[in-house]
Amino acid sequence: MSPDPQRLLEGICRRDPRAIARAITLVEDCHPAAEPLLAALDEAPLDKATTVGITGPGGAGKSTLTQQLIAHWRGQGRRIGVVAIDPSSPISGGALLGDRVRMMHHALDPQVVIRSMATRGRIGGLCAAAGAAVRIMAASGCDPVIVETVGVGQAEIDVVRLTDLTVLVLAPGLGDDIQAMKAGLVELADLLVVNKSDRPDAEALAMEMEPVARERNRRVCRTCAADGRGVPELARTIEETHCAGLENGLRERRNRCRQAEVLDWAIEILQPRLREVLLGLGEVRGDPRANARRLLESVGFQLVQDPASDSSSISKETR
Ligand SMILES: Nc1nc2c(ncn2[C@@H]2O[C@H](COP(=O)(O)OP(=O)(O)O)[C@@H](O)[C@H]2O)c(=O)[nH]1
Ligand SMILES: [Mg+2]
Repeated sequence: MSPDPQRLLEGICRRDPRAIARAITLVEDCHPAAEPLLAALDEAPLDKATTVGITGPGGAGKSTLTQQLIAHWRGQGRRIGVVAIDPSSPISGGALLGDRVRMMHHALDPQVVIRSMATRGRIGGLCAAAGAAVRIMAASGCDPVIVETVGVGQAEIDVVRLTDLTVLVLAPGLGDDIQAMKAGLVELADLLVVNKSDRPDAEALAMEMEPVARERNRRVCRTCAADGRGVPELARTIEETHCAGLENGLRERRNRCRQAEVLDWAIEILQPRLREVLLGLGEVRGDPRANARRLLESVGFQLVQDPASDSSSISKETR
């Protein structure tokens, strides 16, 4: 039986965990009922929920820190949502299990909504589903909603872009990996965290990050997720950075992210249809780009050739 979107929405607003889980699954599965549900969600006032992306290399302490932030915000009586992005690789099953165990003592708390999502190599689809999960959690009264990534690949970067604010977690002793990633990631981050401040080499890393952060008008927080030191300060800095962001173009950025989400969905919706038509064509010969144009035209796109740039633009969808 097809689920009734209106009833699901009521369940979400009533904070019914089963309705929340069901709704997210519908979106992940691209179920037809997901569309009216998401449209109805758009009517709900969601802008008040702060959404926080937590990213950084594996082992930096993101999950431990997320758990500490949950505990901190729960202490203030807030309801928290967590979307944990897991890699779909079977090799990382251990890490995923570890995260589940770490979040376990919040698992029985009805005011903490946790959902894991696999990347499955589908960046667009993942972003679309993660963005929807964030909105569903926000509609169920979660504020903040945290999106935690497993590592720092492109999928994760795209996902944290969905959030209002991105926290980059680094830690000493992670080797050359983070050296290589740091530059690009710092650009993306609104806030830097040097975790494992109990380690003697943490301060050197923090000092190294300070000028980089200052140059971009970013702050560096020092935390020890293992015992919670620095967590209240981090939570406060997250809230302050969010407030500053609201005055500083956050709404425009949000809108750009919504546009990116629309594009992700368009691709997600189009891909199976295109694949189906393509398979029907049998053997493909000649220029792949020309074939791609023919494929798009065969499903109803009218492509206009732009002679100046030799690029195709879609003028109108006729179907
Ligand atoms: N010494 C120390 N270890 C930490 C700290 N935070 C996390 N860890 C440990 O670092 C490892 C990786 O932590 P985890 O939260 O799974 O990192 P993630 O991969 O970024 O999610 C675990 O063994 C944690 O117990 C910290 O502040 N100090
Ligand atoms: Mg983790």
